[in-house]
Amino acid sequence: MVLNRLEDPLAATERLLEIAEKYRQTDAVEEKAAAEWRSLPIRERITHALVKGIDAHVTEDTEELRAEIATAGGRPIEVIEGPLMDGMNVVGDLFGAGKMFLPQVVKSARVMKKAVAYLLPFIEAEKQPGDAETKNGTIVMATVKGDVHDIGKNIVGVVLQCNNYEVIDLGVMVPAQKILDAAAEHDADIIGLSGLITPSLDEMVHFAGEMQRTGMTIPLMIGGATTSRAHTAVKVDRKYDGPVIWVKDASRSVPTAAALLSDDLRPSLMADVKSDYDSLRERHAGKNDRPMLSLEAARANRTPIEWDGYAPPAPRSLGVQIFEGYDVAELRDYIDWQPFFNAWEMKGKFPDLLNSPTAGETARKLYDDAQVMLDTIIEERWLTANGVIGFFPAAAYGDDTLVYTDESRTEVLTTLHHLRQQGQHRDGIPNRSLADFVAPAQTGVADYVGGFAVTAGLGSTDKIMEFKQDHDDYSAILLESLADRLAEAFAERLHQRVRTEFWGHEPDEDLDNEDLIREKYVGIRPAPGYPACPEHTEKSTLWELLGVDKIGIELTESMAMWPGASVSGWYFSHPQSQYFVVGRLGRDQVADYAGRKGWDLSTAERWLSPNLGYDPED
Ligand code: B12
Repeated sequence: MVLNRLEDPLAATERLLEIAEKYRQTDAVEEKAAAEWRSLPIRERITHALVKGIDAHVTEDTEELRAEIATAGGRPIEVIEGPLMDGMNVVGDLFGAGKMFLPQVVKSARVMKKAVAYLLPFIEAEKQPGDAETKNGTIVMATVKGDVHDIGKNIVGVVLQCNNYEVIDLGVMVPAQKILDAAAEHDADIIGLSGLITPSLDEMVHFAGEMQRTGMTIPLMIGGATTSRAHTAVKVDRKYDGPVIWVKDASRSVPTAAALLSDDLRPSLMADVKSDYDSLRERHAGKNDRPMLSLEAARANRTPIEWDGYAPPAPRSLGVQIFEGYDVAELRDYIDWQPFFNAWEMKGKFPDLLNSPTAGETARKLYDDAQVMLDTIIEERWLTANGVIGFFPAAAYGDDTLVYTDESRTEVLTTLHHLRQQGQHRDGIPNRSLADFVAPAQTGVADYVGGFAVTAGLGSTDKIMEFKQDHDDYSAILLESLADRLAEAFAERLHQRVRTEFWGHEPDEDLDNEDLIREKYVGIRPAPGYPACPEHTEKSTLWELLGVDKIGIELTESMAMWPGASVSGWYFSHPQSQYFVVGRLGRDQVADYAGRKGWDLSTAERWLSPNLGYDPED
């Protein structure tokens, strides 16, 4: 009972049986309904299939209606303009009203796309000059240069297509010029940018500047996990005179695009956005007024760890260990399903979500589809999971960690650079740095540090491409979201094995998946980019130290990992090590960090820009 979140395991079993029973009943009801809808008139059948997201009969039904319309002297486009658009309008309205959930919308899109793909050759064959365009607008979308984030952009793309926008998706790692060229070539009405990691924020600012420089006026939509209303207001919007707007999620993308392209709605939308962004800019200007400690004072308030008498646990073996083709079946049991449902915009707590009166049915179907796909991923080896870990003798030196070549601790192999919290804390709350968790060199205590990198995304690109070519975005997004989950599960499982076997600092640990998700273990695995170590270039040190390239994970110029479903980070074993947020940094620390990294100040300010507690231009 891996998913048990209840105190009483029997209660959990009963709950799952209850859910299974509901499933059976739903199946029976559905089968009856299925038989009934197949006997509806053809137009209603198509609309029904679309609203319900059933793609089993889409080609035969589309052909039946096309032939019927042709016999009556009509045109193939009428299949789209009639029952397909009727269905899509229902889907769009229900989704907009929060009565339909994202997985259902993506399934409906699959029906639409398959029908349109079938009809396209007929439409092309009889196209007449002056045929009016029926689409709502053309949107060029891309994940910016250096970033590999895909899933959020793909979801937004599908939802927009469902609402009759033409989406030109340029994929990931797209340079600014390519986006500008595509916008010109397709006469785009809107450009949409996506990004997952903080270095992409600068690229978005750069892109907005390029739109201004080339005299564009069309709206720019900004989205992705790392973006925010505040950053869009303070940084991106200032670079471009045309409309710039941050979009929270897929559900907001449609009303936003619609308003941006409507002469009636745009003025009031942009007036609202302007006043919102103005007040965000004002608040941002005051953000740096909050008190901060000097670096010196922050260092004096480091995590109090008593090293005297502490014997750091020694890893069972030092150096690097590679795991190629790790057993995906084993990783499956370590999946944290909550972020999976978050990615599909299914709100609610897992596993209760499966039983929700409103979202339960959709959630169960999605979960079931995920299980079936996981079976196939494992059976047909769709994905290859590779990982690497390594342990090294180490000592803290100021806010750095020195990594030694061997136990003699005479030669420094490399240096890890950490940042320290500078916020003014309540009495007794330290100003933490990851450096605090490793024994300082001057204590003479022989300590260690570890590193890891894992991927579960090898092989996903081809399979996702296959699904997309088959107009099946549902399966493509499902596979992407499962690869991401497996990457996290791999990081979780390896860390567990590190604690119990490879480093072995917790040989007797006995935690279930729930405890692991709640981070009840001793030791941490902070990932460069996460709040305790927000500076991404430290990944290149990790790459050199572990030879990560050899297992097939590459770093882009923005320090994103390719394949996207990858995680990397450090291992710290000290029982007092914990996750924390570095937060805002003072000019003194940024200058100090630049010195330690061998950078000039502006390079440091660029890589640390989301954490700067001051304006470099002041
Ligand atoms: C799941 C997750 C992952 C997954 C993969 C995510 C993926 N493929 O997208 C895995 C486990 C692989 C992962 C890895 C990493 N992650 Co991560 N991850 C997350 C998490 C928890 C959720 C992101 C997500 O997938 N959301 C679901 C998708 C569907 O939502 P979305 O991308 O936001 O997209 C929606 C909207 O943003 C919007 N949208 C998106 N694009 C666009 C475009 C347009 C035009 C529009 C209109 C709208 C729009 O609509 C979408 C659908 O609703 C976030 C934290 C968070 N809560 O956001 C951190 C987060 C994004 N990760 C982060 C980091 C640092 C990393 C790593 C660098 C860590 C590491 N060292 O290993 C790596 C980088 C991976 C790589 N390949 O380089 C940071 C990024 C910030 C930063 N400091 O750079 C975050 C914010 C966590 C944090 N608080 O620090 N991560």
